[in-house]
Amino acid sequence: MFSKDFIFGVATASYQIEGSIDKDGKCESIWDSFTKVKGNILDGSDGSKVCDSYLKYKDDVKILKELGVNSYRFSIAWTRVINEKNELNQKGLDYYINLCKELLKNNIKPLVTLYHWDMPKWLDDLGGFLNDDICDYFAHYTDIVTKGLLGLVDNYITINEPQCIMQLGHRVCAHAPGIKYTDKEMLKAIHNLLKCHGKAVSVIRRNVPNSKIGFAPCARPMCPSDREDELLEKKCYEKFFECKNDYEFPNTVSIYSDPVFLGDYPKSYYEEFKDILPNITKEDLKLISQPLDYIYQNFYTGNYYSLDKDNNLVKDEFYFGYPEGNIDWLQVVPEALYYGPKYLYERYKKPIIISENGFCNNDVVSIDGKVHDPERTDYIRRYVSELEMVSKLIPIKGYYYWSLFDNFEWNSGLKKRFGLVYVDYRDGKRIKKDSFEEIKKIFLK
Ligand code: GBH
Repeated sequence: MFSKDFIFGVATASYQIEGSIDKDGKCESIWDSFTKVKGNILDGSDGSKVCDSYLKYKDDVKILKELGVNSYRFSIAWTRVINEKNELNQKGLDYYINLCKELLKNNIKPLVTLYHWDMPKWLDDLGGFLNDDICDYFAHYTDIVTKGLLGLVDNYITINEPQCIMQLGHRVCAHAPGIKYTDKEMLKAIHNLLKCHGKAVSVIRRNVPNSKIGFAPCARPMCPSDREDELLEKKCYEKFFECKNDYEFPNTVSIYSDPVFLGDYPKSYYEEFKDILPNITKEDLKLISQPLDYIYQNFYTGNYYSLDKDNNLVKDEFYFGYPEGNIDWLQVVPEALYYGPKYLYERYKKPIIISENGFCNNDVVSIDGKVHDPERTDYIRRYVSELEMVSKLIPIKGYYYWSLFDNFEWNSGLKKRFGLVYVDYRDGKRIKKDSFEEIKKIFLK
């Protein structure tokens, strides 16, 4: 199996689990305001209660302990830690200090995501990622967090899924803030987001000795239908890293990860967007590309491809023999956890940690009071076996399942369940699903 020091964890994010959205001086985030608009969330729900993790963090840690994970990935709500005057809110920070202490007492290593989509509303009102000062605000917030958690946390992810921030938040407008950018604005916002990442890296390195830092994009890898065909795999690899491919700009990998790991945008970016480029300086690129410790990457799904008679890539059907994910974009493509990491390692040459992988199921509490979710277990087994295979070729350091709990699934609301633990939103009751026990058999044998 995986090496002895393999990281086995689960992941969550602040807005999706915490609730208590106006306690202890927390200010409004873009998700607090976005969820208030009728029609934005499929079932009209919001994050005001969800799993109540702000109040129940000790119970959360008990469950983690029982699960046997050695790491827990969670995110910090910027709006708890920083008030509207851009100053520290100690009460909000205390929540994370207490959570980390509880984790460490139980031998669980915290992995902190600094930005998992819940920007302070007041900052978004100042222009969000189009505001050239955004990276200084982010650096200030990072400074306060890293000093506050000093001695407790040394593992950080700066930003979760920049693709979704841009595509879902600023193009499709299915996510907060739901403000549509032009292509030109988009390129500028992406550049500012990457500078936020870079400034945060400098701050973490300065404040936290022995810190381990990464950046967590998402991707939907192109997987060859025929695993023996080398030309096909090469073409899949190339397509995966195009800055505009089947997955529509700005939802691709290389426009974010090339500057971060290779020090510059891909060539195709400069050609494609030559008339609308933002101002990119050498210092910016240096800031953005400071060395990282890991490639974190979220993988849930992918696509199959083959070659036609002229050797052009064509997209194939999905395989319909697998269980179907209960959310439109989640087709089961286990090979994503083989080819995704393989492509990333070939290009960026750093150890890889899967920061999210998970399955959305139509879970129900059965008459026996339990939640039977064999589809989720099946998903995890298939994906992890691909990951094991590729770990013979390249360094794979860890895997985080998304998610510990059923939680607020953004614009899809509360009906989409990814958890190993079922949450009854009426009374807050938590029920361990069958997959909770099954995942232990996979990782803790
Ligand atoms: C992650 O994003 C998030 O980090 C997490 O907060 C969320 O709850 C979890 O996954 C489950 O959704 O190009 O066809 O895939 C979600 C992954 C990737 C879903 C981009 C939507 C866009 C359409 N997202 N995807 S597609």
